[in-house]
Formats: sequence, C-alpha cells, structure tokens
Amino acid sequence: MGKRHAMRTCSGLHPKPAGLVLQYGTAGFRTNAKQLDHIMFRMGLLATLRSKKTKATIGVMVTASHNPEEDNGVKLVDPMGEMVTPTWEGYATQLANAEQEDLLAALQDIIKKEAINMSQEANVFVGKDTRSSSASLSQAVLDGVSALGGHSKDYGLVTTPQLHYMVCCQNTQCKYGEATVEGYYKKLCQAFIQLTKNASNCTDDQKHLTVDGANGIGALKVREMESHLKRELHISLFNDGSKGKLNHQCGADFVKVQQKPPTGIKMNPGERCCSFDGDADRIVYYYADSEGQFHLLDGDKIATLISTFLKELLTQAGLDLEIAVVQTAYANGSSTNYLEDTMKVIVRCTKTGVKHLHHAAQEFDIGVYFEANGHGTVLFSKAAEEKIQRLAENSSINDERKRAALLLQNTVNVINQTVGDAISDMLLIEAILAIKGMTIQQWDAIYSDLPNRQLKVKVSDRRVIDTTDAERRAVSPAGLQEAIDSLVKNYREARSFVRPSGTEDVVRVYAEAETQESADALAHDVSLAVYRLAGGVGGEPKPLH
Ligand code: NG1
Ligand code: ZN
Repeated sequence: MGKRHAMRTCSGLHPKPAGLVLQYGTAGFRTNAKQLDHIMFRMGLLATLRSKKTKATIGVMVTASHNPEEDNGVKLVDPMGEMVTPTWEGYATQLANAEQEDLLAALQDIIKKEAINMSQEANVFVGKDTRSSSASLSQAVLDGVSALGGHSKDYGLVTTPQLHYMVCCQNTQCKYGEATVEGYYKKLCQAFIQLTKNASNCTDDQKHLTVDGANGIGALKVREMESHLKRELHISLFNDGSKGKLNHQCGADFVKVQQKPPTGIKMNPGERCCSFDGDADRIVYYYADSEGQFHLLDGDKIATLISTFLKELLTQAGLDLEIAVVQTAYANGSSTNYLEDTMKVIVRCTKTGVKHLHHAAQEFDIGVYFEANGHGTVLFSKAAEEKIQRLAENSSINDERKRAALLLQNTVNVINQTVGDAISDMLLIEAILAIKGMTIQQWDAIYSDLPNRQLKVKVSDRRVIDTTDAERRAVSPAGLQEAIDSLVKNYREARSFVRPSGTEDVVRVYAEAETQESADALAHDVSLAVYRLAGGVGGEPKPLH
C-alpha cells in the first residue's frame, strides 16, 4: 500500500472505540448507530479492496432495515448484486475489530492474503436509508473509499434492493438495465404495464392497493415511482415518514411477528394491503375480512402465488424448465406440504439469511426463494432466460404459447433478481392477481397456514446454541434438542426449533401446531427449555396467556 494511503487510513479520522467488538452477521453489521462510525469508514476501505480484487463495482448500503430508528447498519454488495462471500465477511469482522493502531496491519493482511493489486482502480456505489444517522455514517463510508484512492458514487437515499440493482447494472455494462433510479422505475413499470395489459377488464377497485411504507425509504420511492405506473395501479400510501417513526408499530416485520395490522393505516374490509420494511427489501400482504378478522399473507403465500403462476405459464408455453421453491425452517409447514404435494414443485430448505436462499435458488432453471418474513425474489438461469426470450420472439407458435411466452418475458423484467425487493415483488404480485382475476381472499385460500408463534429468549451467550439440518435441530447445548423433541410430542401437528439470531442478541424460538393455543403454549415451553439449558438471563419467560 502507498505511503499516502497508509497515512490517510490511519489518520485518526473515524477512530474505533477501544475494546468494542462487533460481528458481521446475517445482514452485515447492525447495532446502535452511535457505535458505527469507525465500522462505516472501515467498510469503505474494505469495499475498495473488494473492488480492486474483483475489478468490478462494489456496493455499500447503510441501513438497519427493520430495526428501530436508533440503530443502523452496513452491508456490502458484490458485483452481481449478491451478498459478499463468507471469506470476505470474515475480513469485514477482522477489519472492524482491529484496534486503531493495528488497522494498517489488518488491511495489509487482507491485501496480502488476496494478492490485491493496489494500483487497480476501485469503484464503490453507496446508498443510505432515511435514518437520521445515515447521512453522517454514509459520509464515513465515502471517506473510507477515498482514503484508499477509490472512486465512489453516492446514490443518496435509495432502497437496499435499488442499490443492489445499480451495482448489477453497472457490472453488466447496463445489460441488466440502466444504473439509475429512473432506469429502475422505467424497467419495472414498463414490464408491469405490459403484464397487466392482459387483464384489461380490471376494475378501479381491483387496481387499488394500500401500502404501509414503514415510515421509511420505501415510502419515498413508491411516491417517486407512481407517475411511471400510468394509473395502472392506484396506491394509497400510509406511514410515509411525514409524521410517524421508522418501523415503529408498522412495517413488514411488525405485521409478520405481531400478526396484526400496522397502526396508521386505513383498512377497508376485503381490501388488499401490504407493508414494506425499513429498507424496502421485504413485503407482506394482509386484509381484514367482513368480521374484522385479520389475515396475513406472508413470504410463503407469496412464494406459492408466484411459483404457481410461473408453473402454469411454463406449461402453457410448452417450456421444459425446472422450477423450485427455496424456504427456511420458518416456512409454514402448510406451505411446504402444499408446494410439494399439490403443486409438485421441488422445495429446498436452507439456513436463515438471504445469501443461503439465493445460492440454493441459483441451482435451478427458475428458483423462487422467500423467507416467511417476506424477503425474496425469483432467479432465472441464463439458459432459462434465453429460452423464454427465443420463444417470445418466435413467430411460428400458436397464440396460447405466444401469450405465455410474452408474460414470462415481462415477468423476468418486473423482477429484481439481485435481491428481495418490496417494490418489485409488489408489482409482480399485483400483476399476477390482475391477470388471474384473483382476489386477496382467493389467494389466501390456496392453503391454510398452521397457527404459529415466534418468541425471543435472552441468554448470556447465544453462541452456545449450535444447529444442524438447515437450523431445524440443535446440536448444542446438551439436552436441548431432546427437550424440544419431547415437548413437541405433547401437541398435534406440531414442530418447533430454536436458533441464535444473527441480527439481535437473542435466541429465536419458533413453534407451530394445530391451534393457536397449542402453538403459543409450545413456543412458551420451548422458551423455558432454552432459558434453563442455554443460560437464560433476566426473568424466566412468561406464558403468553
Ligand atoms: P435473524 O436475526 O438472524 O433471525 C432476521 C430474519 C432473517 C433475515 C435477517 C436480515 C427472521 C426469523 N429472521 O435474521 O430472516 O431477514 O433478519 O434482515 O425473520
Ligand atoms: Zn430489510
């Protein structure tokens, strides 16, 4: 490394508080914003190294997604819009935790291990969410990039998936699209309008959607996009950030975990509503029926709707492409059964975290992946895209095949394949419902969710819990899995598992069973087992009822 850069990286700008140790977790670094200034600077340094190594543009997104407003976080985006590799996550942790006087040595260690040519150019795209801390933290990232002589482009306020999209566009020489926010709206909305052309008898009521923007960046971006939709979708936007607090009593995570509607929105019986999370990479749908009963349509229902739609189109188009759905252990058991037994699609289960789902989905012609919490997208292999393209351009096929091929082509274009994207997923879901002339009730009725409950348990060190089988079984501490197994036996159609969270200092407990009472009771029983066998702290978990 040149002397000038060495001096700038260690100039004491953005110093690390001595002794602070943070881990690059499921979703990058995430904690109270006050602890993150040095992390941001160092992720600017690391992104610059990653760019030199890959000879491509790298993204850095400043956001803490669904966490409270006081938190913040940072994630690196690899050249094709993917999450960075485990080795580089390791470097991120090393660099983040090096004491100030060891920073240069830590950098040099990475440069040496990866044989990075420091005279190679570097380009880094930076984005941020609407948190009050994001402005200065993203500046710290930019400082890190320039300290190593890298070029940066500051996209300012963008959703996480928009930044992933920009990185992918840039590195594919715009084959994926134009690397601008305008280009993103144009590509997605054009595809949406093409798709919904096939639903010409759609009424204004059917074109209406209520959106909860979680008081975050997604709300801003939906506003920005609206004119591109040419009134083909009428959005009533609530929690747009003008008064409420980010993610507070609203947003996709609140709705999914609490299984109730967000505050601050107006819900009419039977009307489609959806919630984004704080950085708009998750979406869940819901409605209230005529009795006022709340119904949630989560990532599993979304994956089912999308995969069913794609499978039907493939049949109509006469295309022989293998389609699979990738889920995690949090997927509702009913969804897995429905997909495997009724839909006859391949289902895979991976560990929690988008990168695991994304990689598994890449193994198929078409891989639909969704976490139950509403994070997900669809991946098309290059060969699958080419087949669809060729068929759509083929003039000698019959009308039914032609229609299906064109629908598939526009479906590919409306999807942000780089990462789960609330805006893109919303457009796809809206298009599917319009094309199929389906109400949200009909969609909901495809299968019935097993009642379930998610709880958190505080323990002194959550790393004592080690899991296997895509996190469905605990291998440590001793006796915990046996305890869970015997508790599960007390309930019908029951299932439960525990795992340490990668984004919060808690152990997560999940339970499902035949009735809500059983799911709640089982979740509580298992929480107690975790508390007793895995070093619980604070008071013992209390029963829910
Ligand atoms: P952790 O905290 O590791 O459970 C949560 C979500 C993940 C993922 C990440 C990143 C659940 C149960 N877990 O991870 O699915 O979305 O946050 O945001 O929803
Ligand atoms: Zn998010």
